[in-house]
Formats: sequence, C-alpha cells, structure tokens
Amino acid sequence: MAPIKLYGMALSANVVRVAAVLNEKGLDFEIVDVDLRTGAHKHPDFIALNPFGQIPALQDGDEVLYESRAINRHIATKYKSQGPDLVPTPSAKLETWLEVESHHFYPAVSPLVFQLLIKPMLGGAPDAAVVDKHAADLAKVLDVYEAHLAKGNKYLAGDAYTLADANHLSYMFMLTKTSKAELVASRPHVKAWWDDISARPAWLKTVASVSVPVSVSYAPTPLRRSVIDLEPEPYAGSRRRSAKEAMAEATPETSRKLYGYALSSNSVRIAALLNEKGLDYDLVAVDLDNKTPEFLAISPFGQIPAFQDGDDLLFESRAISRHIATKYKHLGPDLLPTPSAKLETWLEVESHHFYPAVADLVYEIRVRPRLPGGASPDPAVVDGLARKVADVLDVYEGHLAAGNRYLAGDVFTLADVNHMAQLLAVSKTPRAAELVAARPHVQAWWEDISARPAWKKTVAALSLSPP
Ligand SMILES: N[C@@H](CCC(=O)N[C@@H](CS)C(=O)NCC(=O)O)C(=O)O
Repeated sequence: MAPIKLYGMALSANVVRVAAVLNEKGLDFEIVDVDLRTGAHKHPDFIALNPFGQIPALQDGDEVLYESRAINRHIATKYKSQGPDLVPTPSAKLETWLEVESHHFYPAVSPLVFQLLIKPMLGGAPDAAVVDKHAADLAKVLDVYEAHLAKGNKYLAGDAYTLADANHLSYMFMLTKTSKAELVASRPHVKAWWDDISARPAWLKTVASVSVPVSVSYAPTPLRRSVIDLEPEPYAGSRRRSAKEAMAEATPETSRKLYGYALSSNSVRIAALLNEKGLDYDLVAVDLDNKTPEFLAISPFGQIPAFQDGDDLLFESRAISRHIATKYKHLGPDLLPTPSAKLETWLEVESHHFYPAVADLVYEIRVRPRLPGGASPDPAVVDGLARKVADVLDVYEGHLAAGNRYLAGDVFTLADVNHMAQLLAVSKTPRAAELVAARPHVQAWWEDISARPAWKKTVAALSLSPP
C-alpha cells in the first residue's frame, strides 16, 4: 500500500500536530513539501486536495482529508487499536478538551507564537500590544487548565493520554521556545503535564524531524466571538432567569439540562441535535451578566452552552453535540457513521471556516449596530466579510455539486446538524441569505435540511421576530 502522505511543511504547527499523532500511532508517512513561501498551497494541484488552500492535507490510500484536527481524529479512529487508544469513547471530558484546544488554547497561542517566533524570522518586529493582549488571553486560558489538572486529572481527559493532549503538542512546544514560556513554567500542574507529554518517545521523534524556531509565512487565526446572537435582545421579557433560579426550577422529569438561552446560535445547535435524537431536556437560562459559581463550575470559561446529562458535564457546543451523537448513536438517525474521513473533515470545516466567516458577517450587520453605542454597519467592512463568506460557500457549492447530497456524502450527519443554527441566522440576514440563494446546491441543501421535522420543532420553540 502507498505510504501515508502528509502535505505541508515540517515547520508548520498545524502540520506538526498531525505528524505527532502519526508518530504516536507508529505509522510510516512521508512529508510532501508544500512551501507556503512559494505559494504552493494555492497551486491547482494542492487546491484539488484542500479547496481552502491550507496546509496540512493528508492522503491515506484513497482517502484525502484536510483540517489538522479532522485528520488526527480520523487517524485515531481508523488506527484505534494500533499503539495507544487516543479516543476512548464515549468520553464527555475528551470531547470537551478537544474543543477547548481548538477554540480557546489555539486562538490565544497562535497569534502569540506568530508575533514572538515567526514574525521576527520574517524580518518583522513583534507588536508589543498584540503580544500583551494574547499573553493575557492565554494566561486566562491556562488558569483554567491549571485548575482542571489540579483536580486530579493527570491528562486533559482524565487518567489516560488522549488526542486532547496530543493536539496541544506543536503549539505548546513553540510557546515554550518564546519569551512567554513562563506562562507554562509558572503553573505547576500545566508544567508537570507539559513535562510529561513532551517526554513521550513519539513526540521526541517528531521534534527530531522538525527544527524550531521556524520560518513560515502564515496568517494566524484571529480571535472569534464564540457566542453570536440570532437576535440582539437575548434576555427579552420573562424569559430571564438566573442559572441558580433555573436550576432550582428544573423539573425532575429529565436529567438533561442545556445551559444557554434560546437565542444563542451555539445553544440552538444543541437543541437541534436533541430534537433529532428525540431527547427531552430542560433549557436552563443563563444570565451572562451575572454568572453564578454553579454555572462557572460547569463552564469554566463562562460561556454558553454547557450541558449536563446525568453525571456527564460538558461545555463547548461541538463537544456537546459530538458527545450526544455518540452516546445516543442508536436513537433516531445515526449521525456519526464511523470511520468517515469526509465527516471528520466537514465537521472541522464548519468549525474553522463556515462558523467564523458567517459569525463575523452576521455580527457586523445584525448585532454590533444594536449594541449600546454601536454605529451602523460599515459598508466596506460588510463587503469584505461578505466576500469571505462567499469564498467559503464556493467551496460548499463545489463539494455539494460533486455528488454529495449532504456534507459527508449520501446521508445526513452531525456535520449538517452543526450548521443549522448559523444557517438560520444567515436566512434572517438578507445580505448573507443572498449569498446562499446564489449557489443552487447550497440553497437546495439548506432547503432539504431545514425541512426536517426536528428542525421545524427547534425553530418553533424559538421566539424569533421576522427579519
Ligand atoms: N484549521 C486549519 C488551519 C490550517 C492553517 O492555518 N494552515 C496554515 C499554515 S500553519 C496555512 O496553510 N496558511 C496559508 C493560508 O491560509 O493561505 C488546520 O488546523 O488544518
């Protein structure tokens, strides 16, 4: 069989994230050089592998994947019994900490590493204000890690080393090579965890094949808001209850509690899935201006949604949705047919391309102007953000036109479900809705998935004003 091919540069942290897991699994692979400095990632040959034109991409036999976390999850699932099992399932803690890496650690650490390590290699000087901001962000993130690890968690998902730990290796390594290494050294549990995971033979082998500091030209992913309201007045009327009151009021019929509010798209993502699975739940409204210790104990970053299902406590919406889809695999439609390279890829496309682009556009048009002191949308900014959404939707159009009825192929999966709440926000934002309408396959896909009874039930439970 042809060896596994990892496309990228051995010096890119997102590529090294994958190399680390291939080595942990003892898999032979070759790195096919895609040099960002020569623009090789925008060459048609590479675009055929990854239409977003980013490294890494991976070819394993007939399967081609992109998005480093999708690749890693696919490797960990497909080669589950080879080397350590990196994805023991179902594990609420594992799902949560995979998403913490993706949506808290990475957005804080990557701009910092760019400023301190990469920019100087390109002849630039670090911007002190940017460094300070992201160092402060990362300090807060690592405080949550410190508390989590101090609570008897040797690794992020508990007693065993998993993919959640492995996905941190490349950026942790680079961070410890910068002047902000003290962010790790000053937190004893984070430091002990790092000392442990960075001593693994597979990681030492990975390090031996790359040389840091690096000389790579790439744009770091900017920080994103993680909660985007469908409507600007989230606490309208009598719906407002504190988490404490709501907890006290929770009815005993179900042990499932969704902490959020009905108009947050990240909360609606979970409601849509629970309805697909036919699962009852109580919506526990969270007052984000007055977060209670009870709520913060479940969601240490203070964000909604969070979810309780019996003894399982989770936060991060995509972790919650994945956990529900795994735990209740045989209830209603199976939304996670595994192993599926396409499914893993499109789950991550939603998370790292679709959501950020759409959230920024919807925020600029619908949310920011209605905030206290918010001015009307800036047409030039709106045009720029709309272009980004159009670029993302072009990739969706190409993918759906290539014989994929749904994102992962013939069947409706979690990859589709995870888009629905944000697509609803799009449908209520005319400038964004026209971008969907202009792409016949995207429009047909949205019409198909939004006609599902579970989605109609979800929307009916939201009290949304017309656009
Ligand atoms: N979410 C993607 C991010 C990949 C990414 O940002 N790759 C960078 C290099 S580290 C890149 O290809 N940048 C070139 C570009 O975006 O044009 C992943 O994890 O694979």
